Amino acid sequence: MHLARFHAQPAVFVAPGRVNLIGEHTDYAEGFVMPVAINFATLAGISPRTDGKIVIYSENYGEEKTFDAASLPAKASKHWSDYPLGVVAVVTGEGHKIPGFSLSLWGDVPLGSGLSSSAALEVATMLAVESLIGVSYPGPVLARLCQRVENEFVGANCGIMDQFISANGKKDHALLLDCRDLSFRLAPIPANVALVIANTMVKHSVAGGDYPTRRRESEAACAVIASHRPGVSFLRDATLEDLKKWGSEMTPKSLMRARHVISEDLRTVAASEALLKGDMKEVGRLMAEAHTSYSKDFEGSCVEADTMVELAQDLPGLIGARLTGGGFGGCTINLVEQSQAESFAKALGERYAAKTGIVPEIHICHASDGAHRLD
Ligand code: GAF
Repeated sequence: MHLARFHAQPAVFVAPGRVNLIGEHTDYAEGFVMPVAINFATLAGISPRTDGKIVIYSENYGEEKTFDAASLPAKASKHWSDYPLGVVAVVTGEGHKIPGFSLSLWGDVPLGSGLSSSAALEVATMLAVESLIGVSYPGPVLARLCQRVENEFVGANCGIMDQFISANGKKDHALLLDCRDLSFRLAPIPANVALVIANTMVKHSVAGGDYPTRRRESEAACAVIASHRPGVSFLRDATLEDLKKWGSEMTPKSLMRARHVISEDLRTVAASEALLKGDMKEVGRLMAEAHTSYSKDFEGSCVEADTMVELAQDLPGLIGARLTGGGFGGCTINLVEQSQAESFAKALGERYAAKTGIVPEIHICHASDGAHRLD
C-alpha cells in the first residue's frame, strides 16, 4: 500500500499490543507489572521525502494528513495523527531534526479495548522515525520516550507498562517489569497454556475521567504515608502496615485505592515467581485475588467485566481470569489449558451474550516478540 500511494519503498516496523497478566495501576506508582506482548500489532512503513512535508496515511481510518515538517502542530487535536505527531515532537525535543517523510500505518489491535493500540502505534512510529534519522534507542529508552508522547503530547497520564512491553516483549514469555528502574525478567508461559482474551465490548479510555481520578486518589494516600515516613515517594515504597497505622487519615476511597496498589505489587511479584516455577494453580489464584482487589478496592471494573470473569469460573480448563488493562471496560485475560481453549472461548462467548445481550469478541492469543523491523 505504501509503494502504491507514495511511490517509494518503505522500511517497515511492527509493534505489538499487550495483555497484562497481573499488576494493574502499579506502574505509575513505580511498582511491578507482568504483561505479555500479543499477536495483534501495528505496522508502520516509512520513506523519506524531499518536499519538506510529513504525510501520514492511516489504512484503518482511510485518511491521509499532510503537515509541514518545519511547522508542526504544537498541541494534540484528539485525532489519530496525534500519536505519530507526538513521536515527532518528542524526538525533536531530544535534539534531532526530523526531515520530511511519508508514513503508512495499519493495525489490528482492537481500538479502545485495553490492549494498548496506542502504545503499539507509538512504538512502531518511533522505530520508523529512528530509522529515518539513523538513531537507535535501547528498548527501555524507547519505551520512556513513547510514554512521554502520551504524557506530554496526547495528554494521557499513563505509566510505562504498555510502551515497555510493546518495545521489549518476548515470544512465549511474560515480562515482570520493575517500573522503578525498568529492570525486568522473563518468565516462560508453558506451551500448554493459552491466553484467551475476552472483549466485553465496553470501550475503555486512559485519557477519560476515571483513570486519572483513581491515580490521584492513590497518590493522595501515598502523600499521607509520606508525611509520616519521608522515605516513601511512591506507593511502591509503602506497606499494608502503613495503611493500618495511617489509613484513618485518608479518605475511605484513597485508603481502598492504596490497599489495591500495595497488595497488587505483592501479588505480581508472587505471580512471577509462581510462573517461573510453573505453578499455574498459584498464578490463577493470584489472578483471581487481583481481580477482586481491582473490582472492589480500586473500583476499576464494570458490571460487564465482572460478569465476564464470573462466567469463566466453572468452565473446563480455566486457570485464572481477571480484567486486564486500564479498567472500566475493555478485556478480560483468561489463562486456559491449551487443549480446552477453543471450547472455553466458545462457551464463554455464548454465556456472556446470553447474560448481557452483547456479543463479545474472544481471541485465543499467544505471547509474541516486541517491536522490530520487518524485512
Ligand atoms: C493503562 C495505562 F496506559 C498503563 O500505564 C497502566 O497504568 C494500566 O492502564 C493500568 O495498569 O494501560
